[in-house]
Amino acid sequence: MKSFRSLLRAAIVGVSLLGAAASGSAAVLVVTNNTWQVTATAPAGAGWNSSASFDASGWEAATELYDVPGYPAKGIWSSAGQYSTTQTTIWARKVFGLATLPFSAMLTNGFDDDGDLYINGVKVVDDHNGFANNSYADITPFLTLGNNVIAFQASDNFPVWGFNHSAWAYVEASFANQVPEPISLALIGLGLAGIVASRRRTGA
Ligand SMILES: [Ca+2]
Ligand SMILES: [Ca+2]
Repeated sequence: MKSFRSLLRAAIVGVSLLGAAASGSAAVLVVTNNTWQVTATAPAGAGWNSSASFDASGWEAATELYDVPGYPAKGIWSSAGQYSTTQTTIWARKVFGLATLPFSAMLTNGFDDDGDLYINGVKVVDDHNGFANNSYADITPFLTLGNNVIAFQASDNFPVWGFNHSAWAYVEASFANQVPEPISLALIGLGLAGIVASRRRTGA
């Protein structure tokens, strides 16, 4: 029975992968986590929010700090972590590559409290309302083949509660012409063969 279960599991995995590839074709393109670079010192010179070759050697790796309840990304700046009690402004950036352009790329982000977010130097979030909130933007037109830069400056500017802040970003993209990966089809075939074989054995 163990082998039947494992084959059935393989079949389920295969079907799941097929479903994800065929229906969703949506993928997480970029999300705040510890692959980002952060600094609490104002960047010197241009390019921090637009250039993949910007010299960010003085920046730190973001500490992956905590789950933001109810949201799909990690907060890379939180009341409990990096620069939390020493700074009221941080800068963050990440370079990511694209081999093909998505037909849709949607950004969701949150700042506590305010900030500007850029895609390849284009400001797509301009949040200066003075309190914590989320923002949404269609960033599809601003992406390019090859290297892209997502970057933001975030500030905690509502000091009534002391140092309390967070910043996170999440981009989901959809690509055209996605087809099931060969491995998915192989798993489905393996799973179905296993089910048939098992039924033959058990007479079910
Ligand atoms: Ca705000
Ligand atoms: Ca705040």
